[in-house]
Amino acid sequence: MTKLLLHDNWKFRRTDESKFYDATVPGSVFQNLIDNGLMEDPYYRDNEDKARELMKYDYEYVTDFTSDIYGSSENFSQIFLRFVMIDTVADIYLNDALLGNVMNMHRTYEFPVKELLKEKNTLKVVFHSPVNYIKEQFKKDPLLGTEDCTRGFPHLRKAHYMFGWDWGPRLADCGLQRGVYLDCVEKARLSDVYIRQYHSAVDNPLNNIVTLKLSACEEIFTGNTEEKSTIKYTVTAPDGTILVKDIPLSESYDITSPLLWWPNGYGEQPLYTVEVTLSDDSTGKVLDSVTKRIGLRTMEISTDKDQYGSEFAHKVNGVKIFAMGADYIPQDNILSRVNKERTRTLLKHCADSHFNCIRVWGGGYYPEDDFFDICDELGLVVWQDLMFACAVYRLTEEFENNITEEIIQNVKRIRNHASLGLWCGNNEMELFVGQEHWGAKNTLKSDYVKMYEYLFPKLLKDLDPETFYWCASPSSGGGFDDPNDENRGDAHYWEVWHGNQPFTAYRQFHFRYLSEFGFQSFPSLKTIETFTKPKDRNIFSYVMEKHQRNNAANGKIMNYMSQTYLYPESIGDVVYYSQLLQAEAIKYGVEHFRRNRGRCMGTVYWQLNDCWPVASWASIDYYGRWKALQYYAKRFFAPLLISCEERGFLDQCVSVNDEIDELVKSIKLYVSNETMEDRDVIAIWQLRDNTSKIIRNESALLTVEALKSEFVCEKNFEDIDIHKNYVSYALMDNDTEEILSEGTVLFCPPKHFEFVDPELTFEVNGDEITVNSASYAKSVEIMNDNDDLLLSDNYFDLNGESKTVKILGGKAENIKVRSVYRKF
Ligand code: BMA
Repeated sequence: MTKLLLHDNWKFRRTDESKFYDATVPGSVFQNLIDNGLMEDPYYRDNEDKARELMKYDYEYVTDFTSDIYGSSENFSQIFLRFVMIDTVADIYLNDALLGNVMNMHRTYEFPVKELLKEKNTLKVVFHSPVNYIKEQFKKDPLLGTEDCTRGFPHLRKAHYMFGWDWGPRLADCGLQRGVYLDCVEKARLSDVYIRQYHSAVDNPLNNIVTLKLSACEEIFTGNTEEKSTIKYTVTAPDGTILVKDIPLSESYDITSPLLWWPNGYGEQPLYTVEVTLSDDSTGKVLDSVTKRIGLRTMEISTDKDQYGSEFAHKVNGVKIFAMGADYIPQDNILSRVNKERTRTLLKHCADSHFNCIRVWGGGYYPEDDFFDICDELGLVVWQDLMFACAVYRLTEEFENNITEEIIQNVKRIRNHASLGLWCGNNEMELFVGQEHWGAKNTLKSDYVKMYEYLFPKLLKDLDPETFYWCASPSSGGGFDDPNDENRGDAHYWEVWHGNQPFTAYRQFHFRYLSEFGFQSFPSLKTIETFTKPKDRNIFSYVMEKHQRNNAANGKIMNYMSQTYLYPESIGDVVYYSQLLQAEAIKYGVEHFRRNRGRCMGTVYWQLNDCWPVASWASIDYYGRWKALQYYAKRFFAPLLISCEERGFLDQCVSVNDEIDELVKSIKLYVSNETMEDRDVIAIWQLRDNTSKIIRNESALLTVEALKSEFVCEKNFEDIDIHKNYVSYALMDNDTEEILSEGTVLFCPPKHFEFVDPELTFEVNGDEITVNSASYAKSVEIMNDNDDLLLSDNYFDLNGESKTVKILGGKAENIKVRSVYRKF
């Protein structure tokens, strides 16, 4: 098959204007308007509002191409015009003939055009305003959903976040987002390849044999029944050795001594290549070929019953892993700004921070193949939502046909990936539809059940029987049966943050798998500067509030800040403290749940990234800057973790004026081992005063079993002064004496601790920075003027000593260090 890109010579215009401008394809209307100076960057200040007006118009895209780009059509049995992610409400014309009206950006559309092609051709695509479309549909049928999104959004199969979310702007861009091709077919083509693998003994690698069984779809376009073709395949090992060449599709193939694919942290990610070819029997010519990379693994979700209820755990190659990751949202509102390198950088940050999992949330779009390729390479297990979120949908026949085709296409595209961990029906709809939110009653409620508990599981059983299907997130298994149950399924826990509960509130729960919990913060000042003028740089300003999409959020941040830190003196302080709050909140959660490994088997925090510069729950901001949380994540997701459950002011008091008979001041230490080996380690802890002088120093040698969490010890400190004493703790490898994990805890909020000036200094040596402290320094931040440093560690505590970190990105120029200590 010959594939020809139709990406040249495009022009576009607003349909109510006559002038055409140059257009980039693939690309979007917003990007093309910006490139032609017709629109300002919509992320700057409140430009979003002006950009929104521009999306109330229709846009026409036109290109001309000649027959010499595809040769003579006689050479081909059929020619398809193919659109990948055509976004969204569009009419397509070739040489003035209407090919179709499309309206689902999640689908790929193709049209047979052989008979229509001429020597000179004109391709025209008219995009209708998505905002006008949903407005009209809403008038006819007022389907509701989250209020952060423009009314009517459930009517259109367009990534919902594009119409706004509680972290995203209302910028419903459109266009030829991913590509336009001519697929010229000679006689026949391969339309689908599905590779299944069967392990004879996955838990016994020496005896394991993996049998590959392939199926492929051949579409024949020649009327001549005499002409025959054959499908064969070749398997190549990860090191490039060809294991078997050109065997018939119907034959299975046994891989002996298979190299297994593991999630990040549990082993390697070897990838085998399977190339499938379709050839003409009479000439031997290869007519079409498809190449897939696969990882050899079994991938399940265990929902076995136990003493608490039913567990929920990824089981890879027979091993139950503790999922550590975050929720992924689309990386941009202007999709042409997303590319493979940007996605790789983001996902690499995840793997470098010990993530083994990532949840693709249902309000975006099904990620490109690149995304899954990178997850395969990095060992990130993908929890893949189907693209339905926080809304009600009406299951008309037309809607059903549309989403069925959408799911078939995407499942077929994604199902061979090693990283695919599970399919999930939707985001938060069982929970809210069950509570009859968004007017979800009667038919709408029963349409919910039909879609997620009948239609989709049936489709998936047929298309991808190997991958676990879960009807919603959160869910306890469906039927509106207490979807957020603590003891079954996955849960979303938002009482810390939305419910204003203290960070210690996580400790009251033992969720089986937490797929969402989060806390907001402001992005770096450098990121704020990209969308503000100096006069805007106050978090309550008009522009800053335009870049804060959760109404109550600034109040919440300031409320938690008032409980924890001294009053901020500058916007820089607000950013720093807000990031520390966010990092501490999630740390409280993750460490508690890792201590309860077995009962809990996953912490996926909300959210990894941003789609524009904004205050949000993200741990990495729009420009790729790590907030404090990302550094914390690297530490609290460490394969070997020492964590400290302290008791003090935070879990027993609300105010300094509370009358408390006896404040419990204690620590409990735990070690969590998320590796596949038993480890001999030394847990060390010290009680110190505010100068960091050691008052008590103890340690314990222990063996922590593989994939287990161990309780180490409990200590009570009746006589300490909570404003002057703190505890430091560390975990050391018994053989190498390497410090594997460490931290400190206070027994009062940092604002009430009597810090002594740590007199922070630093030196830069090649690609290393050493920070020195004279006394206890909490939450040490190292930053340069551009805030473009990526360090091996940051936002750490120092006990009057030095620490050296590696520079992984950015320049070590104009560096500043600070801690929460404040000089008066
Ligand atoms: C969750 C998500 C998102 C939302 C987030 C923060 O429940 O599913 O819809 O952005 O909370 O409120």
